[in-house]
Parts: sequence; C-alpha cells; structure tokens
Amino acid sequence: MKIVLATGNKGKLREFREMCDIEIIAFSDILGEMEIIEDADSFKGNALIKARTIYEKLESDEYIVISDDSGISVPLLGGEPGIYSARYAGEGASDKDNLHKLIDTISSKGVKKTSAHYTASIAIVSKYGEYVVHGWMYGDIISTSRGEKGFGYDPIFVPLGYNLTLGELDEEIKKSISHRAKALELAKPIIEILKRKF
Ligand code: ITT
Repeated sequence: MKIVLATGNKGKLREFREMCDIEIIAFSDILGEMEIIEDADSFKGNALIKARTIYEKLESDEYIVISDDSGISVPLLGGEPGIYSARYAGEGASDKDNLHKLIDTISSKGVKKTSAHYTASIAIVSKYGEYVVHGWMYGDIISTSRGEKGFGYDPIFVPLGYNLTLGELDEEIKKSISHRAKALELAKPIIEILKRKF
C-alpha cells in the first residue's frame, strides 16, 4: 500500500509532507505530469475528480490517493475567486498573476482590507471507498503583498487574531491554523483506518 498525492502544486505537496508523518508520493513521480480538467462546481467535486482520475490512471488497487482542492473566497467579491482561485487571472496564470489580480480587484473597489477565507477539500480514494473532508481558515486580505513564505495568496492573507500575513508569519503557525491543516486532522484518522485494512 502506498499513499499518492494527486496534486501538481509544489506548495501543497510541501505542506502535506511537513504535516504528515507518513510517506507521500507525488503522482507525477509515477505517472509524469498530467493535466486534469477540474469542471465541478464545488471544492468537494473538484477534489473528487482529481483523486478519482489519479486512482484510475494508477491501475492498481494498492494505492490510497489523496487530493486537495482549495481556494480563497472574498465576500466583498461575492465569494470570488473561490473554486477558480488557481485560474483567477486566466488559464495558465501563475500564483503571482492571481495574487496581483486579487490585489487589483479589491483596490479598484477602494478597499485596503476586507474579510476572506480559505477552504480546503481533501478527497481520499481507495478500493475501500471515497471520503471527503473540509477545513477553513478565516481572516482578512490586504491590498499590499507582504512576505515570501507560503505560496499562492499567502502574502496578502492575515489570519484572524494576527497582524502579519502568512507570507510573513512563521510557517509553523500556518501549519497549526490553516484550512489544509484542519482538513488533514480529519483526513488522518480515515487514512489510518484504511492503511490497516490493506
Ligand atoms: P492541483 O489542482 O494540482 O492540486 P492547483 O494549484 O491547481 O493544484 P487548486 O485547483 O486547488 O490547486 O487551486 C488552489 C489555488 O488556491 C492555488 O493555486 C492557490 O493559488 C490557492 N491556495 C490554496 N491553498 C492555498 C494556501 O494554503 N495558501 C495560498 N494559496 C492557496
């Protein structure tokens, strides 16, 4: 039995590896790079598409496949970018392009700070069934990028109860409060039970 992470996002892979004490293989190390069409209308739906696609491509029932679909939602923008966070600035946009699009969008509304939250949906697919868990992190986004830590929208996200962005805060703090950490806390016992079944 092996655990495979169905993500092409290096930031997610790093965080999963740092937060789990089990060996996690990147799907690309087995299957090479692959584009997966994420056309569901929810984080849960897209997480399931990614985990199911990789599970099927692996063509072996000896794997537990985990995926993460995540994003940032801004109530001022009607919940955008939400499930479109990875392509907010268009198809093929980089993290920096998306970050600057969000800064420009809130700035154009005359706002320097507004509430936002991250969502992470983690799907687990194996021969013993499919599971999905969620985690959230609430805070504000600001119109100035600060700090180099984390990835994606982290340089403008200030978690509730803090004054610094996730780009500036110690990475240990993100690992203790993040949407991904919270979803993983729910995913870990499921993975443990599944591991024992193999
Ligand atoms: P995979 O689908 O291959 O996992 P992706 O980057 O396309 O990689 P998503 O479709 O789930 O992943 O999009 C998530 C986007 O939301 C990601 O590109 C980031 O911009 C943002 N995001 C999610 N979690 C984040 C976090 O912890 N910190 C900063 N940005 C995050």
